[in-house]
Amino acid sequence: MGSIVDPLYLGLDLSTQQLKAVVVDEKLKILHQASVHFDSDLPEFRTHGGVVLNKMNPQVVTTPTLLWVKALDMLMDRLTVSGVDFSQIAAISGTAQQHGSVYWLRGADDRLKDLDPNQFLHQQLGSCFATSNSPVWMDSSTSQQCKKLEEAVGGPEELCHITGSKAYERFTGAQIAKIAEIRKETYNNTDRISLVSSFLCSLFLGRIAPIDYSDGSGMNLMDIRTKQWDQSLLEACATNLELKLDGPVESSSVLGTISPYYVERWEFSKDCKVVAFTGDNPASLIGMRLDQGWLAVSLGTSDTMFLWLDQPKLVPEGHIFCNPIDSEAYMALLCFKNGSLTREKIRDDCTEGSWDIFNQLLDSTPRGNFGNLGFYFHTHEIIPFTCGEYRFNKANEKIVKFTSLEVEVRALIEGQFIGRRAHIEDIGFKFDENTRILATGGASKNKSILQVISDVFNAPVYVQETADSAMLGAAYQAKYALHKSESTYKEITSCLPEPQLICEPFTDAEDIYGPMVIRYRKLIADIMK
Ligand code: ADP
Ligand code: XUL
Repeated sequence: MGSIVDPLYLGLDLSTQQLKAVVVDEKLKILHQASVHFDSDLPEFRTHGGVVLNKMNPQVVTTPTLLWVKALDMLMDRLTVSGVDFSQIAAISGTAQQHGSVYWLRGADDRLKDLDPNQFLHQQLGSCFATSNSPVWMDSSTSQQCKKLEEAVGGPEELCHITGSKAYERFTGAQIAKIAEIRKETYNNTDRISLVSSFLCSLFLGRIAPIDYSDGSGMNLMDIRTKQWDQSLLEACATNLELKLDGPVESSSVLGTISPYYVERWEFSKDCKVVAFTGDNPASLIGMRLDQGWLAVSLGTSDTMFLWLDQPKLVPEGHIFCNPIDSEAYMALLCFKNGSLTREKIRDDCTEGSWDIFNQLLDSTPRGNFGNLGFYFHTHEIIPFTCGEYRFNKANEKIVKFTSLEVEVRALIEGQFIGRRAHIEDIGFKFDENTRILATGGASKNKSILQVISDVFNAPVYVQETADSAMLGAAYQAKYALHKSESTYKEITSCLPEPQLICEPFTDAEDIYGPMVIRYRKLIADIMK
């Protein structure tokens, strides 16, 4: 095998609905991209939006673990077809949906070390998992376990102080506690537990990879200041948990060289390094090169908002994660479950599936929507913790239907972002004349939606060249991890173009939306009663 003369970097993103990959060169220019869409490319797993809802209890949401493995087999084939020269890949990093967990059986680590290059991964890893389905971030079935975790440290505020978040149903600690409690044998048969990110990393590393600080902050188990597991939380969660987790590592750690499986099967260089994988929101922060003063709005399956913080702060209705680039710094995050899939549902109801018609309807209605306002929580929302559809007319009377499709479409988009603004203000974010919004994720291609965001937040909205900031963040992290002793992250990414301005708010925006944020708070408080 020749040596690496023209270094390339591979970034992967295992998101809710798909597995994507990008290859960039030394200047971070995109050379190749490939993706595998779970519902359409792997129909045998019968997922919808990448997940399986439990028929008896729709709060239980999982994805078959082997689907992710098979998706990687397909992705490698697609990258080969697109002409990637794997022998020149100097480093790999990756990212994945946060909070989900994978349960490895005893012996799985040995299997990973000894993979047969003549076979697909899914043919060899089928018997490695203690649960065939992995709980994912959309699961909200663990309220009981959440209570226990909070009680173990003296209440929600204390848990929030230690781990950066009060207990959340989707966070991995409560998910593990539920399995340990109701499926004791499964838990006892589990040798190691990975997050989705460290699971994907393990497939490249050829052994079970450690969890990184940033994604580890989404478990309600790690002390975000010391970056160690909190012993009382581990104990409250399940017995012998520390042995199953291994210690967390810095997000930009080089973990080792690539597994011989890839050297023999795909002709990777044996010198190719594997860098820790992290969560999709932290990776987006890397890919967006988010600086102070920017607010990131990610419009993927979930909608998230996040920002860089130098110091952790107490945000009871949000999350503080360790920063994936600077291990002294932090990031604040809010997550809304009813993002793109909710927009897709209303698009399908109102337009038979066309974003163009959806946008025409949205653009044909005035800012403020004649006083109509709607909230659509088709799956159980995280903030506010509720579900259902709510439509109000300008007299704040609850109504069943709006008078037209265009009012419905605007009610959805305005309602979503008025809520996002109220909740980010609640965690102390102040919008002022310096605020700039950087949008990313699948729906950030939609200028009509971005215009509503710009008006509701009364701030300009920018985008970057490509909307896949998490996947790109992983590729940039791969390069940064190799060079961090001689260059800063800013220096490494200085060759990238600046974000582009897409929309600015109309002058009447604040007069319209300021009062609507107040109205939102009142209506939601009534709904929550
Ligand atoms: P994830 O990384 O969570 O899988 P993406 O960031 O790739 O998600 O975003 C996927 C979503 O983007 C889809 O569910 C789709 O609804 C949304 N999307 C794609 N194109 C548009 C568009 N033109 N307008 C609005 N939403 C869009
Ligand atoms: C963040 C969250 C989601 C997932 C899926 O807390 O739950 O954004 O990471 O993207």
